[in-house]
Amino acid sequence: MAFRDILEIEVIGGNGGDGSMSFHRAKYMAKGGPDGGHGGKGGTIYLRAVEGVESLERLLGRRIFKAGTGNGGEGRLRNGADAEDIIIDVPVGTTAFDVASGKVVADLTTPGQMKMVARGGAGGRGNSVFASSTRQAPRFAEIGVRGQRRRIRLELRLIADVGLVGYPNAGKSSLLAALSNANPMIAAYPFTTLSPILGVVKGDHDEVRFTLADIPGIIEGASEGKGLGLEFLRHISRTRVLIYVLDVAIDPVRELEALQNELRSYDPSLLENVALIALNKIDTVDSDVSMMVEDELAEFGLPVLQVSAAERTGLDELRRALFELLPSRELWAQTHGLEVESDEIVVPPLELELREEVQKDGSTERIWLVTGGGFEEKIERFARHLEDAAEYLSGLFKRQGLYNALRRVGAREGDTVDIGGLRFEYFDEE
Ligand SMILES: Nc1nc2c(ncn2[C@@H]2O[C@H](COP(=O)(O)OP(=O)(O)OP(=O)(O)O)[C@@H](O)[C@H]2O)c(=O)[nH]1
Ligand SMILES: [Mg+2]
Repeated sequence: MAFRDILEIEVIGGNGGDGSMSFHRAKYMAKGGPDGGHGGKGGTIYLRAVEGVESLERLLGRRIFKAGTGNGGEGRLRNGADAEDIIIDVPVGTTAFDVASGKVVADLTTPGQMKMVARGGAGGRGNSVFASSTRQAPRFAEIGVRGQRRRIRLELRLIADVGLVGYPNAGKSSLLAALSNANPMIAAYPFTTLSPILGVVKGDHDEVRFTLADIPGIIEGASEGKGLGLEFLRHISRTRVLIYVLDVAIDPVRELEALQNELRSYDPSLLENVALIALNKIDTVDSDVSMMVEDELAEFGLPVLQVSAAERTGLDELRRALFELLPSRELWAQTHGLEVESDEIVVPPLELELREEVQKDGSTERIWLVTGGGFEEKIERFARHLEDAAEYLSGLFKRQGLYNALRRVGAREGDTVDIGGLRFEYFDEE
């Protein structure tokens, strides 16, 4: 089974149901009051982190997730039902990005954590709410708000505390097997490991433990796609400690230089991680050779631990060194900030622009084009009964400060206000 760790999906929140425009009808009553109910909410789409789903494979069959529309309101003040939300289960460690903005939409690190990825639209209000002493029979109702629609890229990162990096065949999987509960495949040929594997390493006290990730081997040129490429580095991009695994018998200094070059070209911040060197396979050389190699590696300024995964030597020291080096998660997070999308609905700022239009009779009409401030969206919601709603809307906009804003920039009695094509006259009442 292929290990899917990156996937694009489309998420479409449901539209809100329309509010109803209705009037009460009863025997012997000529004219009843407005009794249109509200539309229901459109369905919202969430991601939920679950344990035990190792890859995004499961989602492969479905690329588009669309929530339902809220039901429309009806007469006799009956409100439409809300549509059901959709919950998409993804593995713990999934990060969701908005494809268009590149921002992080959701970063799911703990089981059960949920995050909205596409907002369902609010239902429209029925005409009953727009009744007032001066407007007893409102012939308009709101239509539902459109659901949010976007493409989302899901990336799975194994959430490991420590990551093993090294050339193929260096003994990474052997170290994972020797240090943890994991059972990776080990073989005497390169690229045995094809997808990342996690293991849990226990400390001397059972309650302290960390996770260790084994990833496929990296070779020179991996950043240009050689070998298995560098895709897998995503899985160690959040580890707090890196272990460079080097085969003592195969030019470790050159290998480490090459490894660091490849890591740097993938993500320079990887080199700022706490790291140590596991000089492996010391059983294959004389001890003076491994001492000499250790001296040569001093130039990298990293702790060097001599180990043999095969003979299980130096493993306790390695384990202890790892426990000592692990920085706290908080400290780590501070140095690896990601730009996260805010949950708030952002209203674009209000802009007022004056246009002068010459009329047929030679006079000029002053027109104020209004954009932003949330006014266009309001109008959209009455698209179906715009003429009937115009008076209500102009009153609403006045209360929301639009007229004051216009006055401040020099609007005069008799000017025209144009919001998304809806025009009305400006009255300066003060
Ligand atoms: N003599 C000796 N052999 C070792 C030692 N550690 C690993 N090996 C052998 O080296 C070979 C490669 O080991 P793996 O653990 O599969 O290496 P890897 O780094 O995971 O390799 P890839 O998954 O291909 O990147 C296997 O034949 C292991 O048995 C060691 O300490 N001493
Ligand atoms: Mg391996």
